[in-house]
Amino acid sequence: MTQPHPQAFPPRFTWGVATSSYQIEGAAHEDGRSPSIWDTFCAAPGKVKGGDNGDVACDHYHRLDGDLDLIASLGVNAYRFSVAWPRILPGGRGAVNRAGLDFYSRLVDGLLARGITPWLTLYHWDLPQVLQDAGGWPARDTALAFGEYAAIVAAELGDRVGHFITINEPWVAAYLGHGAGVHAPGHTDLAESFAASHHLLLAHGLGVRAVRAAAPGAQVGITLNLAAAYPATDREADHAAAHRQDGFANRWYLDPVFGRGYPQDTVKLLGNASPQAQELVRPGDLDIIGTPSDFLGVNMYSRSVVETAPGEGWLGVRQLRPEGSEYTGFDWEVAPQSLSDLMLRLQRDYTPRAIYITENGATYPDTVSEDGTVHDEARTRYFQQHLAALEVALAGGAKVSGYFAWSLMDNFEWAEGYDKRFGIVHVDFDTQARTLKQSGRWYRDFLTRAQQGQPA
Ligand code: GBH
Repeated sequence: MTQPHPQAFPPRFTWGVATSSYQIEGAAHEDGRSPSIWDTFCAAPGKVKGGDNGDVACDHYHRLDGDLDLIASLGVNAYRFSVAWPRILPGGRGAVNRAGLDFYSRLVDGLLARGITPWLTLYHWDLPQVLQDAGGWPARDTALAFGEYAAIVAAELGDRVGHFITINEPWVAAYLGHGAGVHAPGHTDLAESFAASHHLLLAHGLGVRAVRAAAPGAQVGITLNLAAAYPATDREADHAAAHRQDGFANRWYLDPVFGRGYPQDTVKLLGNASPQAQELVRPGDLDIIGTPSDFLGVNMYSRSVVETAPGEGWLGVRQLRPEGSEYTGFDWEVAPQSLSDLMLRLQRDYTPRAIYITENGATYPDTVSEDGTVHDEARTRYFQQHLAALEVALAGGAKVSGYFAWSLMDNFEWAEGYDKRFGIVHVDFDTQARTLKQSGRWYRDFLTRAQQGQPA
């Protein structure tokens, strides 16, 4: 069994756990929060498994102090959370809702009091419904509204928050939300999904600039979901398919964020659906999107293995499910080596100032045993394998500066509702009891060893 070595990680490495607002907060209709696109999506029949929604979730909004103690008990030195835009600006733009800001202000103070560095994500998918009604991400104005929102949050919290993530996973928000229709707002239009992707990227660039202006000392970056793409066979056609997949899932976001504009091979494949063809890319946009940032955040769960499939969609690619691999409860392949490959490739091709793994984790059907313990050996092994792979990447020269486990606790898993658990802490959604899982114990012990002898 591959075990990571705690001493292999540099001193001052960032060790954290991550969550997002809609997935844990609950209190969806309190203290002036307006509905987000996820409230609407959950209310539409047949969209979310079991008809679940985030009205209560982990009730984190009402359990802040206990949850802060829980985070501290893990021995992490960082906590990644997201701010709910509709709590701060119930109208999407304009008047600020003090009560919403106060909640995050208390959260930040509570983290700092416990010696934990706050990592604030500005957008983790809960767009105010009023902005959806005005066109949502396919409309350019939404990016401008995001810039205003980013400026407000940075001005209010930037005195205490030193790390900002603009957008979480633009591929998911754009494609799963507007192309595949499995996430809010549930649309299925390829051209629209690429309009959304352009405006999400534009929002990122405007966000970087807004944060820099309001909180000059802060570090700011974007979080992308990336999955290394491999050809199913050594045939040249499969290699080409893997390159196309990489263009769609990875380079489409990496290239513009690193100031290179959109990858031309993908633009060509997209034809009329590309933002260029739709005339959405205005002069100056690519400069804004390419504003240098301080770090690249990467959410990594799996890899993709593809073969060529001419005529199958615009991409001409078929995803395979390699035999003999292990799979998580989501049927995502456990592919730790792809994490090393991905980190080394990012270092080689993009030379980011720093890389942070802002999410990594797995879902399995956990059960609480009679004695109240949760034996999630598979999840523990997943973390061990991925941290060992990260160690290999570090040894190979990838500048990875931190790692956040997804997730602090079981929570609202989007279209899967509460059925899929990702926590290192178990949540009983009837009683809201939190129980540290075996994986959480392992992570805590590992971090203790990794941080031994370091100043708190
Ligand atoms: C993250 O997204 C989210 O940021 C987080 O909120 C969420 O709870 C967590 O993951 C767990 O789901 O469909 O087999 O091709 C993950 C984004 C995008 C990961 C698509 C896997 C493809 C797998 N994901 N992806 S597959």
